[in-house]
Amino acid sequence: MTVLARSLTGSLAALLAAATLGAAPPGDAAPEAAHEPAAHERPLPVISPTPQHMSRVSADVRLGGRVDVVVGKDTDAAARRLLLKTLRAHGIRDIDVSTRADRHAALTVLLGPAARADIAAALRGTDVPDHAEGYALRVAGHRSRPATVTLGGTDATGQYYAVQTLRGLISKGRIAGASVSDHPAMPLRGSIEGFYGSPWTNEERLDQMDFLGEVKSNTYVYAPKDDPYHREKWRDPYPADKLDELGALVKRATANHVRFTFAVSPGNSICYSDPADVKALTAKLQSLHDLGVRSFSVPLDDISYTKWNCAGDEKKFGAPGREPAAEAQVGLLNEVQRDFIATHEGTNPLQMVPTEYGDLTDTAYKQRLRATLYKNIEVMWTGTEVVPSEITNDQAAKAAELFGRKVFVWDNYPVNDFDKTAGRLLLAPYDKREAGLSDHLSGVVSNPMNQEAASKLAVFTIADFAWNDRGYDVTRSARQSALHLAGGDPRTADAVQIFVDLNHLAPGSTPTPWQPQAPVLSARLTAFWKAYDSDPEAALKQLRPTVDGIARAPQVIRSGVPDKLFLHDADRWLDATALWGSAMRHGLATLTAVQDGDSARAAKERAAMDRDAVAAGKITSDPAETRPQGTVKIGDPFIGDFLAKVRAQQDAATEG
Ligand code: LTM
Repeated sequence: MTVLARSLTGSLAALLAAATLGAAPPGDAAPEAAHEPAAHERPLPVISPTPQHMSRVSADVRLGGRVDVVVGKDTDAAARRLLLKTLRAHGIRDIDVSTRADRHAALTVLLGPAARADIAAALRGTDVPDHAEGYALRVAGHRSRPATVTLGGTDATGQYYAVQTLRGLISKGRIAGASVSDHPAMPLRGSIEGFYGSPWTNEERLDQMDFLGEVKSNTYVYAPKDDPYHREKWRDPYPADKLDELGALVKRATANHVRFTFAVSPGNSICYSDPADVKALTAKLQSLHDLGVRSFSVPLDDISYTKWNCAGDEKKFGAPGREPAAEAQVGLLNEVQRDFIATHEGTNPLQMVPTEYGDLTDTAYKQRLRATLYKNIEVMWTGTEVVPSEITNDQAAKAAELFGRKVFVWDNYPVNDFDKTAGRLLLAPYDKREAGLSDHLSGVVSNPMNQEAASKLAVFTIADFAWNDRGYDVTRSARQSALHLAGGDPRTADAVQIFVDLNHLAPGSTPTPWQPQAPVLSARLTAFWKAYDSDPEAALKQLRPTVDGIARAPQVIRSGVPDKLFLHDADRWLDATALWGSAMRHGLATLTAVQDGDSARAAKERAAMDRDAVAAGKITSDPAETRPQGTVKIGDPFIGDFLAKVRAQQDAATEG
């Protein structure tokens, strides 16, 4: 014991002992109960997004009744709020917040810039990354000393992310004894509400801001195609009630260290040569700046650049064409950057979406853009197709070359606003984006579904990739995403993963979906029919838990997922899953009856199976939510094929 600890009173010493759990690192480890691994051997919790570096450096620290929090004038307000909220959520009622550490406190949490003297001293041994939004975190839980948790950011956002990581390290009243040195691989990460069809509600957007903060994503781009004030009526100011809503969103975004990025899309009607139009555009941006917005975008996607909207443009730029279009666009964008962005201190560089956003062909348009667009303007790119099957390092390097800068990926996943997605929720984890993309990209944002909360399953994994593309593991990320939705409950997460498997298909620009449908179920059904010929009883026994899992998943999800918005988004797909699952159960019962030679029971089960299948096939997506409306698809075509084969077996038995 150190001198300090020996001088403590008995009750404080007891508190201290309670503050640390198990043994310190090798060397001074205390004996552990035989059934429990030693503290330094216990695995650390999985943190998402995956940190760049994390290791165990100490025993876990037990959260007692009291925590001393040491802040300074440079402590980020949002990080501090989140820390206090986290401690309270874990039952700490006695929280003392001050600017100096009390040497006798059982547990002290230091929060602020990593360079603050006390934080720098306490972080010894943990590297502070030399990166924007980076942080270092160290948990020191020695039996012989009061415990300290140190959270140091390279900037304010880094402090906030340190607290987010701390949240992941706390479980069952203990803080895992970790050292974390972490930073994002890509500067821009998050989502772009850039789809066609019903825009998100404000409730959904507020939810998205909180979610993006949790997954360490710093960007939300407001670009809903069907908000008239974003595109069609871009010149018109927002009415007061809409401005109020946007103001509330901006506040929530800022509280989560998310840059609310306001986008205005004038391309369908702008007259580039008319100063009044340029003025209308900057007036619109100014109205959002007044609400606190500090990031702006001018998307020029999905417009015709082979026609002008006014005679003045023909006069100024000549006959319509790719190069004159680029000249006109660059003139506008450079002016906005120079006369609006650069004159508003603290505003981030302008973002834009080129009209040629989804290919790698060098054209007069791209040549003009790369030669004349200010280098600090962010250029978005969707990959080699609008909905790409993959994004490789070679492709991204080429895109960077063509646009003369690292590109900012607008990834059209899990968006469901195009025909091939009719009736679908797209829930598969992010995949087929190559490790190393952070060398060529300034960021990745997801274009999500009309269903905000259901999109979070995929966006979670996209955030993971954008934070640490080289450390990304699709299986781990998928599990973490399911657990996140399940509020940490493994059984609910299992049901969520079954549901994800049944909604795994992601159509792309090519005929073959870039994410396959139901990879788990389809493999099990293939194995089932293979085994059924030789040993039907064993095959039926083996498939039963899978079918039961599908049939039960909706109920488990409905009772276990705390996210009400998700349950609303998924409602029709959960109903369909329950019916398809029940149909499959009756299918298994039909086959069992066939094997038993009980034709009456087989016919009864088959009829029940068909009833459920017909009912499932009648469920459609909500026309008020998604634009291409259709029959809700679940595990297709595999469930339908399975039922068809069951019918064939029963027919054969009847005929035989
Ligand atoms: O992808 C871009 C840049 N623009 C549009 C999106 O608004 C739309 O959501 C997706 C998917 O349909 N395709 C686009 O071309």
